[in-house]
Amino acid sequence: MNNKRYTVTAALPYANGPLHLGHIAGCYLPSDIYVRYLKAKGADVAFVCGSDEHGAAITLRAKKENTTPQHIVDTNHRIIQKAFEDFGIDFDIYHRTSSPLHHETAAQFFKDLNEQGSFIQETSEQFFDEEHQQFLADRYVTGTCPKCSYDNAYGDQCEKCGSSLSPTDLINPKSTLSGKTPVLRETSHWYLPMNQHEGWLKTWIETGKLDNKQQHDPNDWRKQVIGQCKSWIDNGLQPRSITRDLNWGVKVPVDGADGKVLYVWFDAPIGYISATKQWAADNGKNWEDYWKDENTELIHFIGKDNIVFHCIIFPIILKEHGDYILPTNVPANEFLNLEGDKISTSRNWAVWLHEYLEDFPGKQDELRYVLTSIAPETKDSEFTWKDYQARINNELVAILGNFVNRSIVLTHKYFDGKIPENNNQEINISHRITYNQILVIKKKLEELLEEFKFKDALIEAMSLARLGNKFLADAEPWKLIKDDSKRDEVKTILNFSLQICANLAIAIQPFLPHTSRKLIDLLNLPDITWNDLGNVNLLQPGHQINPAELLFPKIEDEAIDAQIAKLEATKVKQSNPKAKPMKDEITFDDFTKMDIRVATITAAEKHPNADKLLKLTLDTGIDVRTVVSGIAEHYSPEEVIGKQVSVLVNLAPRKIRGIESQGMILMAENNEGNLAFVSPEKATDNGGEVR
Ligand code: B3M
Ligand code: ZN
Repeated sequence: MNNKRYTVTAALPYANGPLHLGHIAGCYLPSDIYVRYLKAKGADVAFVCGSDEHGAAITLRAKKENTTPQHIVDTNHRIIQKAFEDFGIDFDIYHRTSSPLHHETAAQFFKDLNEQGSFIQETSEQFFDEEHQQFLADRYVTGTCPKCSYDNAYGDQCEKCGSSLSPTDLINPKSTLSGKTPVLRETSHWYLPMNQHEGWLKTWIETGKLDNKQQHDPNDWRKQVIGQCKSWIDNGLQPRSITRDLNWGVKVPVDGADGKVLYVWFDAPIGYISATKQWAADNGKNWEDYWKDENTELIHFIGKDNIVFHCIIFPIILKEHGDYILPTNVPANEFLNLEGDKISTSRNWAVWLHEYLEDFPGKQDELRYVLTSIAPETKDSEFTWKDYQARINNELVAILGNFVNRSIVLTHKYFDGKIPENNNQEINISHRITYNQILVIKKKLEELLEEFKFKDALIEAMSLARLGNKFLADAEPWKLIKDDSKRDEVKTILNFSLQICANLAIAIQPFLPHTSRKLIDLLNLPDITWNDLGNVNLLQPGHQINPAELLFPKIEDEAIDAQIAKLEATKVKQSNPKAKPMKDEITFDDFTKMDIRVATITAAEKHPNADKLLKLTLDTGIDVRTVVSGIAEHYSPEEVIGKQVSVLVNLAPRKIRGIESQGMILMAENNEGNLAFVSPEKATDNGGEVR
């Protein structure tokens, strides 16, 4: 691996708020571990990230706070960058997409593709807010997700089921500017005809082959990443609009495109390239080595909600450009939950990284340890403060810290802090087994790190501490020392323990860099590299080590109780803690606009193009109409015929997967996400008003 070159990217965090533990566990900590390992092995790596500063969410926040998008991104860019630095995520560059270099790079990229005919231009109907006289980009439209009925889905993505959507898919769309139902108006945009790329994409995702060359091994990719890409491709890729009617973002570099900017998910991944350009310029490197050389491995670290953008959209435009490499792996993590609930910035249900660093100064590695131990690598996982405390006290303090401390304290106590001789003649079988186990651990550790299995890799690194702890406990030098004739054996035991400590300093470095540094200082170790791992003669007899210092203080109950209380305080006291918080207040007038009637379902069938939808025929007392409803996972067509239901009849008709739906059936959702009809408690005339 030593002479290989890597470009490692971590998803650009939106600059519309601070970082929380979910962000760190999602992609920043795993990418940092991987890069630290690569660099320890001597590889040539560009580790790039930066603030994602465009997109509707930032302009929405600016409107809400009565400020400018630039002010929002400047403020959050600084907070995010400092939090990464303080926590020790060691990017080679942390750039930003509002920079002129990025605008130039993204605009040129678009221009190159547009001039070679990679896009199609289409005039389509787009939601328009009449009150604000503005077209609505995806995030400016919210509504009910047609796939899972989540009622606060965005126009581009449903945060609940992860589905990627277009605004016109939403049921009961609302403008986030005026709160009113938007109208559809014609506008022309550039589209990426993703459907034209299905063939090579399917081959690349399923076989790792690109232009008939084996570019990577698909078995090295995580199953959930392959799965999500395959379902996307098998569902049929649609042309995707890559420009927006917005005035904040990278201007579309074509005449006649005033008021239009690049879709944020077109420009943001190009942010990796502009960041690399800046870093290369600052460091006398050639950026093209990191993006256009077949010998470079491109690895994208992301969360699962970014898979389609990094495995389908971005590879399409890279390949279309013709001279870029494609990612050889995209190790996407699942989501981290917090104390039994999803992390939610809007509900402030989060542990903010900058607040953690204030409340637990100097405890970066403790958090790195816990978040790696519970990493959501293949399924969602859970952070709790009690688990945080237990893992630190029972593992870091009791095993790693204890082993190192005893080895150093005893060496000072018996041998004035000098490395004792390793009197080979006393090496007994347990030393020999222990030594061989170190080599086994090294091999396993490297395999796991190279397979992006950081949770298991950390366990492997910690097994070295467990090995040392056991070796010392079994050898009991504190007893042997009482017998002068055993003095030489005590020297051998402590020498060996300290050699294991030196190996630990190397093995934990990718995971716990601050602790590794402390341990190297305690041992007064000369420069060591990853290749020294497995060498049990790193410390020469007579070498002076420094006085012992605790690597990890215990985490006390009070500190944990304070954090739990802080979280609980953000919770509105609800009889059903899982119930979604109430939406913004509305007026009685707002309510009277809705016309809800009792209706009977007279016919029902599965939706021909969507598994989660039923096509229903309703007698509403005022007419007979078709409504498409996301209840196919909760009811069979036969079950619902004859049921009386409540229907919002004056909802603007909408095409849902090709079928026009005239209204919406009201459903009640329980904590587990199961749906039930909201029906009159006794038979009522069809057309009866609900009020
Ligand atoms: N800004 C982060 C997110 O979706 C998004 C990633 C961009 S990576 C090019 O949360
Ligand atoms: Zn959904």
